[in-house]
Amino acid sequence: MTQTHRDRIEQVRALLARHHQDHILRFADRISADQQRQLLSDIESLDLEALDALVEQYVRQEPHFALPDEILPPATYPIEPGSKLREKYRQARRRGERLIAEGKVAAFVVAGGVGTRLNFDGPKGCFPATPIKKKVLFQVFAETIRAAEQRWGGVIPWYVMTSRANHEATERAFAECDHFGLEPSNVMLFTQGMMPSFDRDGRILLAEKHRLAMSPDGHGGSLRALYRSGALADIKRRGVEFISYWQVDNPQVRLIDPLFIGLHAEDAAEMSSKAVIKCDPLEKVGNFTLVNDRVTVIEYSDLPEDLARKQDGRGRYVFELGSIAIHLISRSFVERINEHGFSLPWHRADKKVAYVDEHGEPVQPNKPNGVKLETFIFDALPLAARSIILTIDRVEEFAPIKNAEGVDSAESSRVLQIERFARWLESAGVRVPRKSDGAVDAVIEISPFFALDAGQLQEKKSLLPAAIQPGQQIVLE
Ligand code: UD2
Repeated sequence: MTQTHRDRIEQVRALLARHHQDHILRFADRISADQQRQLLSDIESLDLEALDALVEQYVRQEPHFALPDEILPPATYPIEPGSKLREKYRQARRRGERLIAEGKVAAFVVAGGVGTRLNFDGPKGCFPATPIKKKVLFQVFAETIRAAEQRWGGVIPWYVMTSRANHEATERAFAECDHFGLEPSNVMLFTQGMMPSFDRDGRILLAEKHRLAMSPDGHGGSLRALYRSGALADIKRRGVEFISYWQVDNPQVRLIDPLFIGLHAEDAAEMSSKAVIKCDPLEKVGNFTLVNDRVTVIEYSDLPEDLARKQDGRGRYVFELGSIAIHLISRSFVERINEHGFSLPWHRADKKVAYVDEHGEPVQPNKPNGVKLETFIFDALPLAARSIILTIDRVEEFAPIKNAEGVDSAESSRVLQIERFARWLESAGVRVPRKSDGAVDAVIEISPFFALDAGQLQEKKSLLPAAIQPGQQIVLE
């Protein structure tokens, strides 16, 4: 070890001691110079002052959610416009199409999560998702972007947020698949921030003798990562004004939606959301509410059951709108919040975190032993001066793949994808076989290049069969 290197470690040790974290240098004298460099670089990525406050507030004590005094239901644009809104929807759709054609819209997927629930080895975006062709999620999104460019004109740059855990693998996947047919200069991958994991006393855990246990800082970190990575500067350079945000786990997302873009622009909103009507008042999704006149998402675990079950005079649940993590975000909003001391509240999650103990032995805990901290994208909504919500049909736009089986699994997503394609075909007059319980009795896949929605499919009536046979597999591409 060189003198300067040793000095550096001793300096860092003194600094860490002031923050009660010097145990992370416990093995520093017994590891190689390369490993020391790695450890120092992990440590230098920490904002120790800020961590002290977070440890006090979120780790050493269980944070308590303060329920706002007044929680109201927010206004929403309905799935089908009534007579009063029909003209507004028409205009908004036209404006959205114009904005796409003028290159004012970018696509942005968050794909930094580690996806432990899916049991899939690799970036989640590489998970085979479609019913017949087994296209991976990234391919579905890339084809949708290309199809949208072909349909409305303009270039739609695509920003993909990864994390340290999957960045290289994601880059490799894009390179090996020729950027899924997109122009490489219009695709930008960048990583999000990381947060250390703590034990319950607030001490940072070591994943290895020379590495801190770190995990992605939550999808809320995407707003900062856009800024810090230079992606936002690229967005600005291209003259893009609106960023269409979605999660990598949802192959059904209508990721370029002229109506949503147009309504957001017409209403001069800063950050907007799509919502579904929850299938159960206690469904495990965030709830859209209005707090202090701002659209605010309250997690299902924080909304008291009596409020979740509260009904209006017509028997509708007052808080019926669930968040599906699809947003439209104005570039100027992301700039503004980053330039003015951006911060989002942190959320604590108690998780099993593998670590090395004080003897340097690796430990694989079988129950939660550590605390991870994350920020959530929807916590930025109350920072927006204006925010609209568009309610959408769940089957049309939400079929997430999160779990290895059961709810929100590859299988449930496949069923929903087929159901959506069946509905599109039926709307174009094609007879689709259904079983007695209503389930589609065929396997259907429609490529984004063939149709992006039911409307576009109807324009291709002459290419469609009159009927699909029971049990048939059909791909339209
Ligand atoms: C989220 C929402 C839930 C609902 C649901 C819809 C929260 C807390 N809950 O639940 O209300 O909208 O999605 O599908 O958000 N990700 C990153 N970096 C991170 C963490 C996550 O990129 O640091 C990405 C991840 O790759 C995935 C997405 O964010 O695409 C969702 O994350 P999640 O699986 O933690 O959220 P989930 O499913 O619990």
